[in-house]
Amino acid sequence: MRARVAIALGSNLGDRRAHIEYAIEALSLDLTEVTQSPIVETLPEGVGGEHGPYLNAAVVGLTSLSARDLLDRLLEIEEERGRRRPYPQAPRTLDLDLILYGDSVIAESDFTIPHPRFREREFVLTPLSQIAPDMRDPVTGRTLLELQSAITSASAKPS
Ligand code: PH2
Ligand code: MG
Ligand code: MG
Repeated sequence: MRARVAIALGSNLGDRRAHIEYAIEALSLDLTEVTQSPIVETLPEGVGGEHGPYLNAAVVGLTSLSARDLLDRLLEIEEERGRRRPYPQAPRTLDLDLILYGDSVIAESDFTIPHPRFREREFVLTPLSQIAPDMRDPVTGRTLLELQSAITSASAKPS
């Protein structure tokens, strides 16, 4: 059984592009039918002033790894790029977040799928909805394109 998965990538420390490109290359070994979004620069959202601008991207593909094994693999790739966690939400060389794992809904103490905050995050939904607009959030039943439209219209200023 293979699952369709969505992964968000982010970097705001060091050679940001090299970290993201390394991760996409590494993920291509664990996934088949990989699609990647463009890499875009974004302003830091919801974090302290010590955060510089991010590069963000997204990848979707099929995997035969379990959700837990894929998560372990993501942490391993982060470590390969020197990820340190001196305090929660610290600037990072590489952040790989598992957003969707097929239709699975998982709530464990250290592991929540779908990712608990992805529905509000433009830096996740914009690249993901470009490459997988019809992929569905199993919790709300909404497609990625619907979720993306909801946040961009919510932030649009009335004229
Ligand atoms: N990641 C965060 C918090 N804020 N902002 C942007 N623009 N991009 C990110 O990847 C990001 C963020 C926590 O993981
Ligand atoms: Mg993150
Ligand atoms: Mg993370």
